[in-house]
This record gives sequence, structure tokens and C-alpha cells, in this order.
Amino acid sequence: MDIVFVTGTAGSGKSLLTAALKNWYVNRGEDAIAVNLDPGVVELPYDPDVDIRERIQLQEVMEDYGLGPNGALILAADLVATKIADLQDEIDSHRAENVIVDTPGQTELFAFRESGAFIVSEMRADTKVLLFLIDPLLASTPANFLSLALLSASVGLRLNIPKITVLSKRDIAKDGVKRITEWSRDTKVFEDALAGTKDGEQYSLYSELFRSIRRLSFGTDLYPVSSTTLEGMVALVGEMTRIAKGGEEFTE
Ligand SMILES: Nc1nc2c(ncn2[C@@H]2O[C@H](COP(=O)(O)OP(=O)(O)OP(=O)(O)O)[C@@H](O)[C@H]2O)c(=O)[nH]1
Ligand SMILES: [Mg+2]
Repeated sequence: MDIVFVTGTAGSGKSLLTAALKNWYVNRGEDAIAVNLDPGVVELPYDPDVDIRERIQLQEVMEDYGLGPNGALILAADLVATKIADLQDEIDSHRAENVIVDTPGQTELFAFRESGAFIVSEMRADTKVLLFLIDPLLASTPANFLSLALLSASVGLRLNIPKITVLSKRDIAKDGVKRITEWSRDTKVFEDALAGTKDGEQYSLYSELFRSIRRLSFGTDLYPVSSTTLEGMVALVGEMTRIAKGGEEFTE
């Protein structure tokens, strides 16, 4: 069984990509299940096969602990870790080859609290891969792209499994995707774009940071994908399979 954890900033397209990946596998005759790990989500674009909301409900956490919505979201994210044995049993009972895990909308609840790292390290699977989604609509300037690349690197450091950085919403952000892909492939192109927006010390700081963070955040390439038109899915799933086959040998 291979597990993929789908992470990314709020609204970056995690849930829709979870749905698209599940359909992708199922349409090719492979078993796949979608797991929702967000106790606070109201609507999902897929019917989850395993749903944390059956075990933890945000409304109940608010009432039981006398918390407001933000405090309850944090506590609920921590409580997920206490359900890991049940979750694992439920996931295993499906006997699926591919498990796609949709993570909470606020990525810091999953990536930067102990519970997320615990779940990622404790779940039993033959291979584990992390996707981090960069929303091209938020990466409109070199500095914005750099900040998201930093976040991708940071989530990768926290969760510590092989990671693929995905550019989501490829169908509605064609120009953005093209621009960001060029920046990501060639430091010089990024620096030229940066020079148009920053000068002096800021330029030097940003370009130094980009040079050192580049490998850590997206390795050799970004994977532009559309969850609606499915452009880019062949390349993404191919890379996921390559990592799975590489198993232990994979290094960032
Ligand atoms: N056109 C297009 N829209 C997309 C794509 N991916 C996501 N969206 C839209 O972007 C919005 C957010 O998508 P979600 O999948 O809910 O994003 P998310 O990261 O799960 O969001 P939260 O869990 O709320 O943080 C929705 O309106 C989606 O329909 C895509 O590939 N193409
Ligand atoms: Mg979501």
C-alpha cells in the first residue's frame, strides 16, 4: 500500500486533487481510497472512504472544551493523533493499493504541530510521499513565489518524507504557471524578474535565499497539474510511482 499526503496552503486545491487522484487510479483499474483528515471541513469535493469527522467533530470539541473555532481547530488537529490506531485499521480494511490523504485546510495545523508529523511517521505503508501544493495565483511575484517555496521546504523538513512540489490550478493560471516554471528552472531568470521589483540589500537577500532554498523546496522540478482538466497528471503520478519504486533509495 502506498500513501500520499496532500498538503498546501489554504485553498490551494488539496481536496480537489485528492478527488482527482482517486478517480485517476480507479479509472485505470487500481484500487484507491480517499481519506479526509480535516475535522473542520464542511464540504468535500469527494465522498471520503475514511473520514476523521466520524471520530472527531469540531462542534463537539468546541462544546466539550469550551473553545472558540480557532482553539477547537487546534485541539481537534491534535486529537487526530490519538485516533491513529483506529484510522490505520480502517484504512487497512479497504486493502487499497493507493491511499490519498487530504489534510486540514490550514496547513500549519498538520505540518507544524506534533500530531501531523506523528501521523506521517507512524502510519504503516510500503511507501509514503508528500505533495505540497503551491497555488500559482498566490505566487504572482518573485517574492511571493519565494515565500511559498520556503513554506514547501519547511513542510518537507517537518514531515521528512520524499516530497513533490505541485503547482495547482494549471488550467486557470496558464501564464502564472509558465512564469513560475521558468523561475524555478533557472536562477538567472528568477533573479532578472526579482531585479524588476527589488533592489539593493533586498535583492541580494532574496536571491541568496532562493539559491539556497531551491533544491530543498522543489528539487529538480515543479509539477504543474490541473485537477479539473487533468493536464499534468501523467507526469505527477509518474513521479509518485518513481519515488515509490525507488523506496528507501530516494534522496531529495
Ligand atoms: N479550475 C481549477 N480550480 C481548482 C483546481 N484545484 C482547486 N480548484 C478550486 O479551488 C478552490 C479550492 O480548492 P480545494 O480543493 O477546496 O482546496 P483546499 O486546499 O482543499 O482548500 P482548504 O481545504 O479549504 O484549505 C475550489 O473552488 C476548487 O474548485 C484546479 O486544478 N482547477
Ligand atoms: Mg480541503
